[in-house]
Amino acid sequence: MTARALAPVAVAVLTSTALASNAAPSSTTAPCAGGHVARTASYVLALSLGPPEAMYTLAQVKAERPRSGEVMLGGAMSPMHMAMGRAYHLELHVCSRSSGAVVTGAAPTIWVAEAKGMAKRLPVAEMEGVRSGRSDYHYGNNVAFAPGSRVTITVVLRGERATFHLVVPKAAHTMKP
Ligand SMILES: [Cu+2]
Repeated sequence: MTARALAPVAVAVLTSTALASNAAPSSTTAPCAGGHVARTASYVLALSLGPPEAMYTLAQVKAERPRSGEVMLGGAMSPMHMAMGRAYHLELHVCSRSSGAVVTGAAPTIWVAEAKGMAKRLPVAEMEGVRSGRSDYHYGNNVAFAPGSRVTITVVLRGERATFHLVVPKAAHTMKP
């Protein structure tokens, strides 16, 4: 999934640990400009919550040649279930602040907390759209959320932390072409 395909889905607010902004204009195609953007000392983090994605292994992509969905490059891909909900795809794009380059193999930890719940650690996979290439490389997973609920997502990457406050979208998203 490209950054362009992810419309802004929720309101990002300022936190003490990261500067967050609303989604960048849809005209941008930079890997870390879409969705909710936060900056740490070394990284630009762009978090999006979109429709669930079909996930494939590299072998499946070669054999089946899917036209959409994502290929798993590493990490853990197990669905995460919160209390109630609908499936979403949480993706975190990571770029270097200094160079703008996509950061691969970074193994961020991602914690997800619903309003009344404890934070749970999200199993994190590394993936990219089957036809998107390296610019779409991101971290995340499919995860179930209650539509309309408020969630706090905390990302820790090499000791740097960013916190995102989102409202889970209620409506179906625009699917990518
Ligand atoms: Cu993904």
